[in-house]
Amino acid sequence: MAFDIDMIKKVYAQMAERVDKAREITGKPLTLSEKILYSHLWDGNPNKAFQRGKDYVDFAPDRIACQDATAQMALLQFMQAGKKTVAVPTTVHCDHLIQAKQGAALDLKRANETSNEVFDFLESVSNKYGIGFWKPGAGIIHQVVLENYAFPGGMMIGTDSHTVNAGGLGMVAIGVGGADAVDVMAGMAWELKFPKLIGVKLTGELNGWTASKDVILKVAGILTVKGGTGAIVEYFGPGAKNLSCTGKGTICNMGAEIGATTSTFGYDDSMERFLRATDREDIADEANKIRPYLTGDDEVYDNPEKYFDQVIEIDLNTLRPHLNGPFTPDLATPVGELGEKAKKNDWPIKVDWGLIGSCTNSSYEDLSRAASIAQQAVDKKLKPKSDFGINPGSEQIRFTAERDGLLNVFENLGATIFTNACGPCIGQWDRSDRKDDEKNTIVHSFNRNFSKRADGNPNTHAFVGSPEMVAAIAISGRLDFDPMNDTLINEDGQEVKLDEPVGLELPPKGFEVDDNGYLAPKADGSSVDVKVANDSERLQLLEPFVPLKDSELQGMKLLIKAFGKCTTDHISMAGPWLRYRGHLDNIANNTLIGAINAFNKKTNFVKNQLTDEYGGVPDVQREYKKKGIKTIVVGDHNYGEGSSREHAAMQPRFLGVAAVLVKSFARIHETNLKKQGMLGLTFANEADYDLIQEDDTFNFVDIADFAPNKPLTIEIVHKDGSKDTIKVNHTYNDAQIKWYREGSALNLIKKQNA
Ligand code: MIC
Ligand code: SF4
Repeated sequence: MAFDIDMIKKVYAQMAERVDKAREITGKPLTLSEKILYSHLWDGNPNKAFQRGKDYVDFAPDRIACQDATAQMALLQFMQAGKKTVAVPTTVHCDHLIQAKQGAALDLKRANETSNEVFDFLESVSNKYGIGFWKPGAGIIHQVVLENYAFPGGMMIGTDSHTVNAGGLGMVAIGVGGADAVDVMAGMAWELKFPKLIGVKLTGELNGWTASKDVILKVAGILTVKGGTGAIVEYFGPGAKNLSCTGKGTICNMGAEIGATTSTFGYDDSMERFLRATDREDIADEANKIRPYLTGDDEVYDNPEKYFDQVIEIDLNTLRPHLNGPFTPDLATPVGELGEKAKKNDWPIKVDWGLIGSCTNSSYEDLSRAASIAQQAVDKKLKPKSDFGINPGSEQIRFTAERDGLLNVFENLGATIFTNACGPCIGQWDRSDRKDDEKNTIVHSFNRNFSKRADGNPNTHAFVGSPEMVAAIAISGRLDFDPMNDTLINEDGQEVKLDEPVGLELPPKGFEVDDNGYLAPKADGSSVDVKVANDSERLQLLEPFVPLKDSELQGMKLLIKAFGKCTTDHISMAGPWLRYRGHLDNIANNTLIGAINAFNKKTNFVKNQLTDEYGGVPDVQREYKKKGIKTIVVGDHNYGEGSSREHAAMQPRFLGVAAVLVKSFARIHETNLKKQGMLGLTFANEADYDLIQEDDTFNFVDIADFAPNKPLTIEIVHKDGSKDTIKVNHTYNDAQIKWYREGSALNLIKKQNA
């Protein structure tokens, strides 16, 4: 039975009326995305047609999910909001803090020892405020959500960019910063700019070596890491119906890598099968009653060009398997062509590791398809040339896969089965063949492959592929291996070829699990004590941010002009730093240490204008802070790409950075800056980026008139006394300007609750 069938019934009871009303008001047939958005308006029934890409709209999400690495900061903020319980069903999942090293049993034990303070904190806050708690080892947030909470036509937000995974079950599920989640937990509306719509029409059927993953690898190649910004990607067409539900999840999951607000699919038989297989017959029955409301209107799918802002068509019959990378998930190469490209670019051909897992690709189907390749290695006497690591997506998947002998297949190949958790995907990996800075190649079924992400080594070339392709490449040990055409030499010296993968959409004997790792909260948690030790190095209660004064925005110094890609991993690295996610002062010591200084192309080496000496970014910034001097960070395109972690905004804010001025932002990061009471600005004229010099001083001459739709003016004073005056744009509306004026959105909530 579903966790919250009553809530879902309530959503469905209103859906028809609201969707019909939206159709009437907009005067056109509706996409699924619009149906879900218009049926989740904060004000109830739709009474106005929204302009896509323009209007800010208040929504009422049905549910919230948080993972351990972001939940700490989100809940520390929620604790300040003065509420008794969360206003909307919420869960916390412990998955990011478990390091992969020796295998599940030992790794989980170690994580429970080293991070018990954090897990205890999360468990007690959850218990106190009515939040469902999934223990370490229960699984990766997005798989657990797909298996337990996602439902067709629903809307959820989550403090992780891959919350979008739930689009595989027909939701509009959106990744947000913790402060956004706090709004909704505190019973307020959630604001989003009404998204644009990209339609992806799928025809044909996957065959041979091609997997769902290849659909999104291809789409990423077409749209690039910022092509989906501000848009919902809606998949439809006969090809969509031919994909499994978890395969749809994979596609939606990696929509985060193209910057899309979210991705979704209309309700269909594959989703119904998945709901029934995961013990949610009740949801399937309810969804069937309003089936047409849970997918786009026929007219839309018949004439997509008329109703979407952009349409892409992909023929699954001819789609080829891809490997994307290195260092960016949108560098798409069809498998047969990778050898040549690698040679040209000097990417190491030898593959050291094949990793299967992450929220993107750790379903039962994924494991079964990869296992069908692994089994062939055993049968055909092929000794894998790379090491293998597997992270199952949830305890339910792991238990079932073990029962059905799938994990055993991998173990026969010498694979290590890691915990049901993120592991290497987020740098929680104590790599047995540590490489320091040595150049090397790995392949994985994850979604992100930014520099240093998996193992901290900037020279690890990581390529993203489907689980079955990862298995094949790992067996061959070569990046240029093309299992469709190439053969391998086995231990008897014979030439053998791998057959195409086969898999099982769902376990034929059903899912099974002993302890799924869920802890329900107390009905009344008011007596629960939440403890944060004063001397903790992992947790620190928050102090409200002080509003920035207009006078402080004069005479500001440049902290860093970042060159090229600057993702949230560059701004607030994960891996070893995940340890400090609940302690703002400590984690601030990693602020922007991965960003490349445009003036010397070095990381963590910037000029301190007070001494003319160079130092690490956090150290130099702390010097400015001591003197009460505010600073500005300058950046390139798609600044803040990647994670939802609000630390990337809170840390600079805490250290005294007042403004971030870039060519363009990734959506979640821009909102995170606004929420924390900072200025997130874009160059009106991109070329002005080139005007910024290392010794510059900045005066925000008209900040007193900060208002919606009105660019701001910055006077840049160079070292020789010459000046440039530039215009910068912003997207703050009235409410968001209030956040800025109050010091943060949270300060405003507190004031309203007082
Ligand atoms: C990631 O994949 O980068 C993460 C770790 O899951 C993040 C969240 C975080 O930084 O904690 C995300 O994608 O939002
Ligand atoms: Fe975890 Fe990786 Fe998924 Fe992020 S992308 S939630 S780190 S598995």
